[in-house]
Amino acid sequence: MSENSTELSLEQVLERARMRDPHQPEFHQALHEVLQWVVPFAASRPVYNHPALFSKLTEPERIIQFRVPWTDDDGQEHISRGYRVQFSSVIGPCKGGLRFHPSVNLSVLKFLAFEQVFKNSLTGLPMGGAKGGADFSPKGRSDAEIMRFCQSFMTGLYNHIGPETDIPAGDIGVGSREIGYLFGQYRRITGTFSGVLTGKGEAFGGSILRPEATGYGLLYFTKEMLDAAGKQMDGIRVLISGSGNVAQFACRKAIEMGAKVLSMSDSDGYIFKEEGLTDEDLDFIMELKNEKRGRIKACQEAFACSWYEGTPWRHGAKAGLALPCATQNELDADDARTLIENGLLAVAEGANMPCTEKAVKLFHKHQIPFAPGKAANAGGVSVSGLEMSQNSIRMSWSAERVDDELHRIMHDIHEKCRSFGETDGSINYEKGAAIAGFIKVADAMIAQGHV
Ligand code: NDP
Ligand code: 2IT
Repeated sequence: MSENSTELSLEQVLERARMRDPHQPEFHQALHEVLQWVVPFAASRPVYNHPALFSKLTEPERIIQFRVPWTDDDGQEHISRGYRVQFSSVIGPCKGGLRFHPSVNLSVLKFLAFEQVFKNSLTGLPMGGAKGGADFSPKGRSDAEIMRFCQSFMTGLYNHIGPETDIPAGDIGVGSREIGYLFGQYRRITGTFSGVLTGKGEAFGGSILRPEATGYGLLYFTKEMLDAAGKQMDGIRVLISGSGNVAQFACRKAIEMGAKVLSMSDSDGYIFKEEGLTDEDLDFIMELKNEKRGRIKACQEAFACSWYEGTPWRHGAKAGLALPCATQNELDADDARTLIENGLLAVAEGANMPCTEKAVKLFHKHQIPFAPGKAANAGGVSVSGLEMSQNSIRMSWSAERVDDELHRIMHDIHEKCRSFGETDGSINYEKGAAIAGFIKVADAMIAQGHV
């Protein structure tokens, strides 16, 4: 598409992105997922019907890439690659997580940052979108190695972030331990104590309920979806993937709401318990994952469950709800078919883009309510936004207040999805979330001129 083309077309917007960066499949996938709904909407409204608006929307404001030197416990020197993709600051300072995983590259981070722009817009809070991280694998690394890595990473990044410019947080491989080390190094280098990161410990400016927020918010949203479809949460059988931050608190809240959680997983395989995981089982899993940093397979020896290789989707279990909470593209078309054959009622993404495009197509075809991550997992960044507010006014809010706000935000996001995605009584959440997220960002872009 020429920069000055006057006709807005989905294929041209996507083709331009593919030509510019041919080796970024995850980014192209995320563009298609959002723009398939947004472009037809924009094309029918003169105010948004401008190819140049989409050129701006799909091009990050700034990308920082830096070398991260670190030394392991044996004295061996390593070089990792660190990044921050600052996609858009048009509705607020850049905001989004940091991921430490060997699969991290620019394509993955651009997809995540692009999604974050729409997600953050949907929250109603003044936050732009960003994502960062490193191709470093924390697996099997000692505490001391993780600390040295985090310190080196922050030394490379500190100059590009700040409480008014860009506020990172956690994501895969980055939890409260890593945020603590990153914050310590930022404070040391800059000599400032500020809200430059979210997900901090409560002792130094972290918001109560931030660890729980993504998983809890996912269940609040899921409850809204089931209500809207006239279905019950109580007694529903749930498949969850992952066993990290999002999966753990999704499981906790699902149990509290009366659901039966049949599975959790890690990258080696999954556990399955026909009677449903108990709070005690989950306590074991949380200690295993957060303190001992062990593998989910160890659950077999601790409580009555089975362990299998692969993901829970193809187990063939009767289940009404699928909550993928591990990583991108972990649930494909074959998985979707198996789930549909086994009584699937709804899918809500705890992870970012865990369902492939073909899987999502099948959900739409079978009229199964499907909530994309940008809506369903927005609770995490929402409470990050609340942490920023608390840091600005140097106050800490109660758990009750934060939980009330989280409930309200998830409800509002559900209503936005309904407003822009409802036809003939059923809600296309993917469409509603994309269009509602787009409008605020596009209006701000237009109002601020060609910058
Ligand atoms: P964690 O690092 O705490 O947990 C990640 C979980 O996913 C682990 O169980 C991990 O298993 C599994 N996993 C990671 N990569 C793969 C892979 N390639 N294949 C199979 N399993 C994998 O991360 P989070 O729980 O924080 O994040 C999970 C998802 O939720 C991500 O998509 C993230 O972007 C998204 N998210 C996170 C938010 C947050 O606040 N943390 C907010 C919104 C979305 P293993 O240990 O074996 O690697
Ligand atoms: O994907 C996400 O929304 C996150 N990893 C949380 C981002 C944040 O800034 O809290």
